Amino acid sequence: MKHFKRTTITTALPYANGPVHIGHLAGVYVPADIYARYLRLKGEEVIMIGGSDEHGVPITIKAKNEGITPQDVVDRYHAIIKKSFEDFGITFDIYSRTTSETHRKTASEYFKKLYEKGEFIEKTSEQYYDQEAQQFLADRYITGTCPHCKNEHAYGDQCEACGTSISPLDLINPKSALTGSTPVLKETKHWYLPLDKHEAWLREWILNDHKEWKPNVYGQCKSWIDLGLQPRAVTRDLDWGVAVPVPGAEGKVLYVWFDAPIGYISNTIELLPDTWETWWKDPETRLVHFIGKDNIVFHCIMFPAMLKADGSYILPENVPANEFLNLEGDKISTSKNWAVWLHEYLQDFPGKQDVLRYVLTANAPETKDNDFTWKDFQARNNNELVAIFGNFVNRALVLTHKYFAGKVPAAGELTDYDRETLQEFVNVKGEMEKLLENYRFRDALKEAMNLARIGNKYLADTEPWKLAKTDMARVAAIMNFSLQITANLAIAFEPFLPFTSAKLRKTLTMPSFNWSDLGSIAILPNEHPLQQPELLFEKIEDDVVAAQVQKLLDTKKANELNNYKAPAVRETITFDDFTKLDIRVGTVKSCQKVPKADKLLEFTIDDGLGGRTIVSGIAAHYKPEDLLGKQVCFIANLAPRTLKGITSEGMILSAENADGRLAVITPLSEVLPGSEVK
Ligand code: B3M
Ligand code: ZN
Repeated sequence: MKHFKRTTITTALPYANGPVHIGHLAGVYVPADIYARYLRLKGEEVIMIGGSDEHGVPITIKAKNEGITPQDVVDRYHAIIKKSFEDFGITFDIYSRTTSETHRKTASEYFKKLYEKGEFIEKTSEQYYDQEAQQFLADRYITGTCPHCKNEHAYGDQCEACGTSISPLDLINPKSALTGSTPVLKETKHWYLPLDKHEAWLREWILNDHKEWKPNVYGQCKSWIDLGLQPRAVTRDLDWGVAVPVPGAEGKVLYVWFDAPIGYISNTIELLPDTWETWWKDPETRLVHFIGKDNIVFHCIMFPAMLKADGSYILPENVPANEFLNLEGDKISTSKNWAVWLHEYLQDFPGKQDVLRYVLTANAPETKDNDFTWKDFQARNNNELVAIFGNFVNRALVLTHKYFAGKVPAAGELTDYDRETLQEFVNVKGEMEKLLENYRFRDALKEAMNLARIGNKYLADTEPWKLAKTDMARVAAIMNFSLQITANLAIAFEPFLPFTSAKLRKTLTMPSFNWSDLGSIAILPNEHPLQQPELLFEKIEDDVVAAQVQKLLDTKKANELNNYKAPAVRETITFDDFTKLDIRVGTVKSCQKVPKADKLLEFTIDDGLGGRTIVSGIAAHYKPEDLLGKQVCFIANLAPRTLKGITSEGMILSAENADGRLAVITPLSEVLPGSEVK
């Protein structure tokens, strides 16, 4: 592996149009933070750059919907996002924003340099223009009918019903989302980065020189490149963003995907105004981009092409993009509120940052999409953090306080069993390094957890509490060994569970704290004083988890309500048509399941005329006893039909809910059986 002097870690800049959720944390920020903490712990030079992405159309749409300015939107969410990251211990060296003056200047100059070097091509094309609003329409601002699936609410860039990406010109019956008017086509000039001209070196650089990139990243790059790269517009007609700094570009801004990655550079400049170039231009710097899979093309193709076009920058050494984390089986969605928001998690689970960091790393979507479930969250907390890690550390500390007044007792001669145990973790440092340096954080975490498992087993097998009466020297040796493992845990877990590691170090009053000590059983000196142990983790009960699941069910319900569109009204009928229907109220005298038919219930209805039998397909919605004695409405003059050998004389009326649930119709006050409904 190539040796680097220092590492520049960038993390995708989240859009400041909503708070951040577990998907953000799992996909980008926790892995980046693990990597940064690990390198720092090894004494390497590292910076970790973050910030909010505050431009782009979604932010202007959000502002418009809420009747506030885009600046108001980004001010609100930048503050929330920044706080969430701080709360979760994500150790950015800087977390800034793309509306900063430094960024505006940097992005503007970046464009200008490329423009002056002749790195862009200019093209005029026809784009939709809203004459009422007097502005060009971003793709997201145009809605219409999807040419593929005929969904009437498709956007100019994508149809969410069938998932196809489309161009606004493909939309049938396009409408402006600003005014509802039909947009017209109008000519406009834009600047394009000719990716086709960069294709040859990109192919060589990625497909040949970076075969070690994660298969999901490499594969996506390969299919883009094999398809043939096209020039990509880097400017937009929009009034929110960094103004295009060249003549003839009034009313145009840099495309958000041109300006956002430059944000990494601007934020480094803001952090290190004098030395930033070392972190971006010295070939001995390792540049690593942590992102989610939807950002791969921008970080592996477009941004490198921008860096190359400038000519003075290094290229990323790796782009360890993750796949997506789903939530309880469904895709996380900010607009549908289908997410576990970090700030809400902390309200519900104060102080439990590390539990979430643990679960999200143990189940990280490193190679494929994964699912977060509250049940898994609870199980990992209770069965792994509490039962293994917490339990071992607590026993080691409590026993030392009990037998040795809270001081590290003298180490003894290692027994064969001790040696066997030691053998199981002497290589932990090397193993973890290999995994961490290859961005395999879940497996690295498993190694760390394995250390706790080894400790737990060691105490269970050696049973020092049984030896306390007979062999205090051996008890001392066992406790020393256990405490050394505890010190190892404090080191190994620092990148993953920093709050827990800090607690543990405090309790151990740990003299040194070096990655190089990992695997050693001589970290804590004899007689070294320990503090009273604090519980590292606590059990999460069923009702707590049930409440979280209920919260999600409520969200689902609210979404259904918001999205429900009543079906269109049918063809008009005359009053005579209506009077042909004889609708009556009857009282349910008996009700039972129809054998061998899951859906059917057989009713005897008192209809005031001696009674009748009706078979109704509502068994999935009601149990027979739910309806017994109730009044229902039914069609009395429907031609009889035979269902499963039973003659049904009429039909019981129900309302059908959006999700298909049926609700039987009943009169508001009781009436005599056989009363007409009119
Ligand atoms: N804001 C997209 C995203 O949040 C975008 C990342 C920019 S990284 C330069 O998925
Ligand atoms: Zn469609």
